[in-house]
Amino acid sequence: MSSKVAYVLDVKSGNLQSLQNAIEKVGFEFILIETAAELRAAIASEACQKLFLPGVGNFGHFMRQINQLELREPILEYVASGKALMGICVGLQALFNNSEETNNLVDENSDADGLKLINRTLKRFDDTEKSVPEIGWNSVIPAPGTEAAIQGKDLYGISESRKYYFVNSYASILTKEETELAKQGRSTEITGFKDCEIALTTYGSETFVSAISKGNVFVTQFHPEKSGNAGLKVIEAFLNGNKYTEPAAIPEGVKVQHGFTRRVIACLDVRANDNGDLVVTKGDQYDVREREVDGSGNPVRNLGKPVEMARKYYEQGADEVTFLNITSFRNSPIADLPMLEVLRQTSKSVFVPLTVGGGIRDIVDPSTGNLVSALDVASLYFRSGADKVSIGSDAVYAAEAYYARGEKGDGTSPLETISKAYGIQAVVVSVDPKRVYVASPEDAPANIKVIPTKYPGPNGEKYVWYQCTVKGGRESRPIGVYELVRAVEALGAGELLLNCIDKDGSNSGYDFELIDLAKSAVAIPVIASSGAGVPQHFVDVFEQTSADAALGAGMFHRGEYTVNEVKSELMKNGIATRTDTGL
Ligand code: 1PR
Repeated sequence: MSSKVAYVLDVKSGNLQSLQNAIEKVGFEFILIETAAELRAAIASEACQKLFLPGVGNFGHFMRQINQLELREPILEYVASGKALMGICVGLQALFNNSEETNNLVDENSDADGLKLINRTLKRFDDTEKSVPEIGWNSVIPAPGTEAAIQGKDLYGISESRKYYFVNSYASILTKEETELAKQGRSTEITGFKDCEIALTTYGSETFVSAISKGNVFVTQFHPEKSGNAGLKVIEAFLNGNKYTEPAAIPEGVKVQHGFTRRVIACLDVRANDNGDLVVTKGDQYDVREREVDGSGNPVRNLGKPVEMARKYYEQGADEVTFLNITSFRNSPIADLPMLEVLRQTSKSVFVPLTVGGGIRDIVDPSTGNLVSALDVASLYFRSGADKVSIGSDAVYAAEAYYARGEKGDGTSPLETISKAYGIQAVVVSVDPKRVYVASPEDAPANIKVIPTKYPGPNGEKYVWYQCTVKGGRESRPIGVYELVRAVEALGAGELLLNCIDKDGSNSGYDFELIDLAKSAVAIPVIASSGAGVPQHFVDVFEQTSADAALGAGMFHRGEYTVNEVKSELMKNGIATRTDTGL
């Protein structure tokens, strides 16, 4: 009997590329199961001993897919067979009775009932005290009194000293009384968890169940396939059937900080150079060409190769890597096969979330003349290994149309179609604003939020508004950042990548006024971008704003600082950060 085989159930809800890469990385063969008949054959087959049930996005859509593919019964039969099952994210949630997520659904493509193996309802995080979705790295701690805790072992390689990557708005949140019971080592008395070993995670003031082991079933709310080295160890432990593993050694000098961390993201602006090769580039205020010397022209600044640089940043401990295909507003990504290849190659060795942006919009395929929808473009990126897509220009048009319709979407914008198909966590909106100074709020266009600024304009103007741009900052639009981010959140954005053209490449630190403005408008996470020049700037942005993540580009690409150095600076200042370097 071959034991080096992992079966994966594809319920056609999201992208399985990352999981495939992770399974192959730990030395197992990946076999996809797509139908009820295939699942039944697997149950009968000796070769199938380990099955994954991965899921992303919306609980109701996931259950609808399971029902439509007639997988509900075979999944329950698989569980009853005693073979090992590992559910991930919505694959954990599917075990529950139901989810608040389906309460208000007017969407006929959703089913409300889970598999009912755990007698509880999933609830939404309280977004009045924290960003929702929870996107980022958090600790997973076995509940006291569970077998793993008693034996002083790790449950399927999950280590208290490491961090795991979460993306969720809903969870099995414990009440205050249940949290108390868990702390007293009485978690089996909590409704639904009688025969379970559970592990807990705290987000804001809420504690939720982030991993459950129940007989042959093991499920995690976090994404092990995106949790760097820490996550690979969990997948490996499951596949090798190692339920209780020796606790991970804590590297010398590393102080374990429990809890949710703010993310450090390395961003690679990628474009073709004048020879047609894809290079990582970086300029200031969005100008990426070198200054002309001796009549040599002004070539695109070439800072390195995208795949190598992404891997380097992963190894340095970057929590995420973002690729922005900065010229794709001109070139179709369909024609841009090298970018897809960059993603394919990167995702084989980089096990943290990968975002790709640039050119996510409805386009005409230059080779066939056929219209390709933004959803198809995004699918192409997801299939090549991206976990999130970032929409720039098109999100500005969608926001403008939203206000023109009286604050309503019509379901057709790329933002809406992609987030409906893949879940809001898969859609980032990248914003490219410029400061516009005004002497008084009345001088700004109507219905635009104007704020007083500590940094007056060239003529002493004491107010500012942030004007959104499209096409890589080349064209300004009549919409402000505050208005834009509210609209894109309503349309289905799960996160904001907040650039600032004035600060880009300046090495002078982030624009806190802009970050505060965006944070005051939305509950979704905000990634601060533009202006990072030294590690202290990351400390400053996390201490002085509630930014959820901070992104750096030039300072890393020019080799001035490593991601590690940023993380050390954060730790020194008592800011929780992920220290697992992914090696
Ligand atoms: O409009 O959907 O095709 O997306 C185009 C994407 O490309 C947008 O996300 C836009 O921000 C980006 N983009 C377009 N032109 C440029 C350019 O630089 N000429 N890059 C560009 C923007 C933004 C950051 C940058 C930070 C940090 N780059 O990612 O790396 O500003 O830099 P720093 O740390 O060195 O200061 P669409």
